[in-house]
Amino acid sequence: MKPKVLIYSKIGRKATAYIQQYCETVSFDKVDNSNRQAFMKELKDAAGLIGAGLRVDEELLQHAPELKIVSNVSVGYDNLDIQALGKRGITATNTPDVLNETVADLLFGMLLASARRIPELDGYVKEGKWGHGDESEWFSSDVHHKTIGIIGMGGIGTAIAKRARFGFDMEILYHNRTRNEDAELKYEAMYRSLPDLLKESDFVVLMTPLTKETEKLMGVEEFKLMKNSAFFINGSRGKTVDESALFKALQEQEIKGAALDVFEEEPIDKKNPLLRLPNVITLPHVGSATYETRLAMAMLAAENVVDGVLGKEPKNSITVDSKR
Ligand code: 8YV
Repeated sequence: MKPKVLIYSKIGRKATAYIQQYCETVSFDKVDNSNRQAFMKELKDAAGLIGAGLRVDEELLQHAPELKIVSNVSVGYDNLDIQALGKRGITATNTPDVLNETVADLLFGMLLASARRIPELDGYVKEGKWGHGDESEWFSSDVHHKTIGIIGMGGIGTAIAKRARFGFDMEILYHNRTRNEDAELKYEAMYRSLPDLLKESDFVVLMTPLTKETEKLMGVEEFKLMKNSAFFINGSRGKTVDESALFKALQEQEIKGAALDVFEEEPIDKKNPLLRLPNVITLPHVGSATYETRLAMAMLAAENVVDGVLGKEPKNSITVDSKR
């Protein structure tokens, strides 16, 4: 009998077909209160679990006695309790690298969109305001030759640095758990302490994974350190930011603007006060969401889950001290 893989979010036909060459599959488009019971029933004899975003912790694992592998279709794995998985000898995998360039493209787009006020000015034209009022109302901020500060210089951070250096002649500062010599050599990135990076940067880009250490990394004090003319771009996880502190910093113009792809609560509540600010650009967590990259992520995650259930070492195993 083939081992069973439980698919808990949409991974596409190609990735599903790949898994089906080796395994039985049961698929759920998403798991919520309406189908949680049915999902838990299927989990009982599943050897592999694949999808994006499900909280996998001790409580869930108690219902998964046969589980050998949890394959995340994402690079971030803050949804997984790695200690709990490790204790049970269950492998966890993610999808690093294949999304770096795509996420960097979007983050740079967000940076340009805030600095040059692209969505706001698009609205201006469409509302028929062009030709009325003073042209200086449209003025925005330069990007080229400015200083970008990247917090979290992993694969995505490095891809952002490449764009900043070669596309926009920017000065690059970074803050990371460990030094990134590659980025220092190739893109002339300079290491800074977090406070120094915040003080010196015109654009602060947050790309760090969510861990206990990075939870609410950006709070009242941190936003105060930023220049009044600076922009904040978040492509990591919403919980790395104290959202009420960000709201205050934007409202009181301690910083000039922000572009956010991630939020404390997703989907964001439409009453969230951040949505009322004109100097905020919001996106629905789409950093990696292109046809090409989501396919590459799904295929990599499918290979990982198949390797895991067949007892081979998957390509992207996560260990407790994996560098992210
Ligand atoms: C999506 C991401 O969250 O890879 C990550 O960590 O944030 C994104 O790619 C993920 O793929 C869920 O759809």
